[in-house]
Amino acid sequence: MTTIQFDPTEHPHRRRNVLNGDWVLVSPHRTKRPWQGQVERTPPDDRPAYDPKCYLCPGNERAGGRQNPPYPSTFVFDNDFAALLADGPRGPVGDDAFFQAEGETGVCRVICFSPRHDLTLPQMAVADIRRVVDVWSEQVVELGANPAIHYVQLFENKGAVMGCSNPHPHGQIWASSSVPLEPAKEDEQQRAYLARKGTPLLLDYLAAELANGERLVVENEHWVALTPYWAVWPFETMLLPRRHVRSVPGLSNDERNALAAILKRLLTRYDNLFETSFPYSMGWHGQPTDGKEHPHWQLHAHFYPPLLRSATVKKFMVGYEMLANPQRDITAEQAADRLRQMSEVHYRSGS
Ligand code: H2U
Ligand code: ZN
Repeated sequence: MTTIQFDPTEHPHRRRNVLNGDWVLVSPHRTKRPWQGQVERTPPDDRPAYDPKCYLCPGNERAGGRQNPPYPSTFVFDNDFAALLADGPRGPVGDDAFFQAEGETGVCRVICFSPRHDLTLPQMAVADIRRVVDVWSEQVVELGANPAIHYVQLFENKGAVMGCSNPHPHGQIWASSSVPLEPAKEDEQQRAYLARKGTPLLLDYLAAELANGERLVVENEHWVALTPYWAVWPFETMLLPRRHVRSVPGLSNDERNALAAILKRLLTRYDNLFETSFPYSMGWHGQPTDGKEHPHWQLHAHFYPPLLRSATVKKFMVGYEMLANPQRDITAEQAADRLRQMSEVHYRSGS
């Protein structure tokens, strides 16, 4: 037993992710050197409003040979190179002890957030972001109604460093016959918590974060964005509704408007942090669409941005993290503080 008083800003420690059961190693002593405040600028990303060579712009031909309509707001299409196919074997396809496999079926779609090639979500008008929220909802309803689809994963992969192939603002949907790994881990933890405490895990967690305040980033009447206690990525955030809502289609009209507004504010802060269009993978986690009751589920979005110190210095998940355990230096509290200091006026809005 140690007699040294634990100081979370000084002593290396492990934090438990209560949402998925994983752990993260935090090494706060390595950030004691003062922040230089230096921002390495990248050349401005000046894109045209319409790019004749972009496969997502209105009216253009896609790589698969299909043509996009001259869409005025959002546009959803079946991915021409889908990772999942609608027809095929499902469930166990072999019972060998060493060579286990399950057939997986599903649907993959692409959502164009805007006809404008030059915009990103934080640069869009709140009313246009609201349209994206409605598309997310419509897609979960439509795909989730298919009895062969048990999970609808909505996500956005943004920025070349994330492997995103096209800067045209877009997201994706992969809807599958099984519940994928990450939502399955969250399902298990949330289920166990409700059984133990009688209240949904993330509602109690949000109440604790609101009482503490250290990790809060932005709030409005219906939503809270925070850096989770167990964050792995340097500026990781989680976006939570204040009310118990199990999936996107459960959001009220007011909650959808408030969501569009807080997305713009959060993503503007992200862009302002290193004065760059902030890369990330984001996605929604809501209840499975397997036709069962999921009172333990609370809807939330995760934002996983890789940037660490500037527009060009990213965190690598290598070495110890691949072999042993994810690790971070800057604490979730320090990251929240940095994001709280950011302006909500986009750095490019005056240019
Ligand atoms: P990113 O979000 O990682 O850039 O991927 C874009 C998706 O768009 C990718 O899954 C699809 C790719 O298969 N796509 C089409 O469906 N049609 C095309 O013409 C090009 C890209
Ligand atoms: Zn385009």
